Amino acid sequence: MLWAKTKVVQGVVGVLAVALLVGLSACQTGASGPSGAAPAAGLSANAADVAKARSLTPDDVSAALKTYVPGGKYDDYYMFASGGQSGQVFVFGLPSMRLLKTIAVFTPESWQGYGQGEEDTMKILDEGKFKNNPILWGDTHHPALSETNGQYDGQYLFINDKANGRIAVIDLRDFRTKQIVKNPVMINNHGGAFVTPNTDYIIDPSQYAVPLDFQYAPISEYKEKYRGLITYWKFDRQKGRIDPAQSFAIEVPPYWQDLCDAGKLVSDGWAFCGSFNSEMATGGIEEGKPPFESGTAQRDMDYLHVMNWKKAEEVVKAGKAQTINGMKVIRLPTAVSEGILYLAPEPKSPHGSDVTPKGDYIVVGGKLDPHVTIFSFKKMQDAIAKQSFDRDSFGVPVFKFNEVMEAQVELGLGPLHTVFDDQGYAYTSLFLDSGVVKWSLGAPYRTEGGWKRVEHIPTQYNLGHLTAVEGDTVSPGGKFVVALNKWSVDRFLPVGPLHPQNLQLIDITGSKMQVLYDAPVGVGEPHYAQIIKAERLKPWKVYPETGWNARAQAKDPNATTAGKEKIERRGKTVEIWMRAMRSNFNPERITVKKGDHVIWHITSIERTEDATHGFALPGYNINLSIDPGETVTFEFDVTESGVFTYYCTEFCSALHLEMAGYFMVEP
Ligand SMILES: [Cu+2]
Repeated sequence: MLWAKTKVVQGVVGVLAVALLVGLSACQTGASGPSGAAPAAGLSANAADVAKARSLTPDDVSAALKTYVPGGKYDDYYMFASGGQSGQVFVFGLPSMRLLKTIAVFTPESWQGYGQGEEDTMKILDEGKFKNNPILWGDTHHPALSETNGQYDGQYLFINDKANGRIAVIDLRDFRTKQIVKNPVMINNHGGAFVTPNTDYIIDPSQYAVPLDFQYAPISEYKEKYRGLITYWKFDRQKGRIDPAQSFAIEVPPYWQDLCDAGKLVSDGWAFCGSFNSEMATGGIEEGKPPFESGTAQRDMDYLHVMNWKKAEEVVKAGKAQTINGMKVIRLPTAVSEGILYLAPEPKSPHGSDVTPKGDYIVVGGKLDPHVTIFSFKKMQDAIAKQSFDRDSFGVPVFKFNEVMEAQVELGLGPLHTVFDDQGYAYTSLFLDSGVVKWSLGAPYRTEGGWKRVEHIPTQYNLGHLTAVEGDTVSPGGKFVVALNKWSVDRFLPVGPLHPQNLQLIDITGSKMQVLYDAPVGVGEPHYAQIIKAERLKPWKVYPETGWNARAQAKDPNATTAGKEKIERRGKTVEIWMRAMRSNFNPERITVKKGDHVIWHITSIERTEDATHGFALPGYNINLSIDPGETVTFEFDVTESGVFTYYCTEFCSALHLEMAGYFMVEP
């Protein structure tokens, strides 16, 4: 029945589109009066008049019809975008491009009460500290959805912090961060996070080479002492956590490693990471030396790192890795002698390395070269079998370019990153030419006309990454591409010198690509995003049990129920088990003494969807969100006497203002 209803709705929309387009053409050719086309099946007679009054072109109208999602109807897709410098993850619905949520990850966040007193979120942020330095922000770049057999499974999301070399784990049952790991050997990363096809590992490559293990070495010892590191974080799906004890890393030359992608299907067990600065430039603009921007661009070729991670796993199990600060590191000579690491020459300071859906090719975006270069995984395997290599100055085998290259396609200026559709086409972002280029893959994807540029569509402006529906999986979904533009210049109402970012939704279903919608993002610079079919996710709407601990995803030992609320004093420690329910906290009066230590648990016994409560204790920097069914804990030293008022910060009921209490501190 639902299906039949959906078909009818689609039919009406189709007729509406035609009616509007007919009406508009009439308007534009100077026809007067209300639109000539009769309204179909309940269609408002003035729809074309609205379009005319708002000066909408036929393309505008069709774009509106393709993106409009009526209130109460759901989007078809989720898009998970990195939140850039905000250190968070943004969740959009597609095709409406509505922002549905910000997931707090590396930065304290007030709405969700993340890292503002609540014990578990404080612990998660604390896991991410560097030595003894707390780090309360992140530069999030590349989100990665967990996969099963190379397809998104909707269970987990991983996100990197480029600045501090960290990876976070988000559970998509409740859209909350559960873990942050800090790389114990490397200070930064960029190309993370990328998952292997069954999420055995999350790949996390460093970007700027430094001495490993946070050691010091003068820049004059760059070649001897500085290194890159590609870390494989082991994911324990049962526990929903990265397991550092089962993780390992591969030491690589001090080229600046960039984006990676995991092999899949025929190339499962392998991973590919681009690089730039194979020149090993060390900067020095202040001494009159070439700056990095030119020093890293001297050679025509850099190196695609080709790694056999299944072999690396065996080598670690055989005890051939060296443990550095708790991380098992396969040293560079071992990686070479064991056949784990190879290099392929790639033009020229490239950015993305993207594996095609069948796992047979690796597409490298040239950045300073106008081509994408397509490498054949089979040809790489043939070269390994024949031992047909050159060597770099570290002794790493280097494939001969012409022996492993399958094709090059000239696309335009600044090709960066490539995603795929379900029709055998690839889409590459052009930073300098500000656009998306559609091009055709060769066999076995398309039997004729392969490896050809098909179409270019301009974007506004300076496109970095782009993403397509499930466009980096074994079965891309087609339909939409989203361009993540770095500039927005003249696209929106001015809001001061710091402009929003501009995410543009592009329809790829027709013979011509069409930009459908501009979505300004004014919270940070989304760097990359992934789009997943909504039906793959099964998020909870209310926690499964009252007294739920969100970090443990289990019943909290300090959960309380109505009638069991209590306050206990043990010497100078006061412990409170509080209950929240519309529209009161119980207890409502708590008296302690200056110098006490307070441990405070609050359980929301709400079972109603969306009946969230907040909790604010002014003066003590305590701010919480308590979802229906959740138990939260915070503790603090009572340093100031006086009378403090705590209250619920979510407008939860008509008597929301009455949901408050007194925290009395005797001098
Ligand atoms: Cu990037």
